[in-house]
Amino acid sequence: MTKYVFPEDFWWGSAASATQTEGTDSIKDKTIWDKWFEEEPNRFFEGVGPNHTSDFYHQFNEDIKLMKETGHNSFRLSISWTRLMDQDTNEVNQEAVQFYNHVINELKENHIEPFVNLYHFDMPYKKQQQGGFESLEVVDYYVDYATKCFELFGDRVKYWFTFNEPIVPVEGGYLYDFHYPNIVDAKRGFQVAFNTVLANAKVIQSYKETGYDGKIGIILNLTPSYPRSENEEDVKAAEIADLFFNRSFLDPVTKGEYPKALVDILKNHELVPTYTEDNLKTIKQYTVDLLGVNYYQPRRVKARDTVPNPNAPFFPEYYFDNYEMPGRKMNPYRGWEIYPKGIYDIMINLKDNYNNIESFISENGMGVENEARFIEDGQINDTYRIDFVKSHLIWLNKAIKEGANCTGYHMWTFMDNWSWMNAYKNRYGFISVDIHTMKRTIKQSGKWFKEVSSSNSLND
Ligand code: BGP
Repeated sequence: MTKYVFPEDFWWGSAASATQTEGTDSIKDKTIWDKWFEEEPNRFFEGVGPNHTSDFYHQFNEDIKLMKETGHNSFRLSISWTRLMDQDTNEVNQEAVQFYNHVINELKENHIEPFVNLYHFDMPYKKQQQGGFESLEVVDYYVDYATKCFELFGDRVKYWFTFNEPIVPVEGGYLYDFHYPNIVDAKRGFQVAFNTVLANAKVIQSYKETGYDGKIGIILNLTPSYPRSENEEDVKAAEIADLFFNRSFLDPVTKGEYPKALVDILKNHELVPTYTEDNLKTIKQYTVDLLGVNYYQPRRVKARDTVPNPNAPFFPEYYFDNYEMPGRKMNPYRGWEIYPKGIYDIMINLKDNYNNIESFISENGMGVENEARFIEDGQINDTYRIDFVKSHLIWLNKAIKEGANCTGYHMWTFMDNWSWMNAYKNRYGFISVDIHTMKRTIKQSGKWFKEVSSSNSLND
């Protein structure tokens, strides 16, 4: 048996988001999710929409007790822009301020550090009608909202994040059709991506200029990109996938500039977004203090089998094919590969190529369908989840021992929650919830996590 010890003051906890947990009570305006659910309820798993959550809005006191019971010393929540601000007048909603004050204070009283994310896929519908992040005016509204959050909560919140997985709304909303506004147009997608990077920098600028005592970062979903073979063509394909899906955000938010190879590709396809020299200066100057890394699965890539059609609409897959590596271990429910070493490779890449920037694992976890099958003595015996988290933590521990500057691990997620189009299909929590009675029950993994966090170590 080997014992894996983590650094002192390591952050242990989990992450969640407003739209997925709070419920829509007392929110006047819609998000794009409410709107999309109204328009196309059948695209959501079992027709369950964002009004059907685990009700954190009313039950946060009880939930924070459960965080304690499952060994949290930190927790990531997000603030809902539509809850906090009237989308017509930009006035702050005092009820929302009170709610977030209560949550933040309750967390602090329980010695759970709040990590606060400002945007988790939840564009207000009225802002989407004005163009969403295609519009620089909406970027400025977003900066105003973020600045308001700093003024209201910055005395107590010391860890801020500008975005969760900013590439996902670009992929889903402008390329692959799994997020509103369901547009398939790479040119518009790259404009949204660029404007999101600019919004990140402008929000950091606002935070830094006021001189708050805290750190500000971003949360990226990094998918290490592995070639099928060491053949030049396969390696090149993997490098290009890495440019599109990782470095398109990772480089500008940490180094203040885009990889030249990515810019060259965009130029070749006439996909370079509109920008000004001033925008580039802002991006260069205001980079993140720390990085949250969401890691679920790697990307396996091979050189294309066929010649791409230059006249077809552009997708990054112009340059590679996804590769289903024989023998890879899969999570059969979510259809994602399980590859714990990926977490190590990400951390070593950050150490070697990104100035060993402070980072933490901000999401990692295993979605499983129909977990009621695994109930024993009234509790879900999710040994598969314990194995999943443990194997990732062991690789993370190795990266830390080799010098990676990783300061914590948050699992996705605290309690089973509503997950966008997948609604309640895949359950991820340390805690299960009966979405009819709202009864919460700690799973085996929640108890195990408490042991890990209280000993700051684990055994294999
Ligand atoms: C991440 C998101 C989360 C959550 C999770 C699970 O990418 O940040 O919000 O939804 O994925 O997603 P799913 O339920 O689709 O498996």
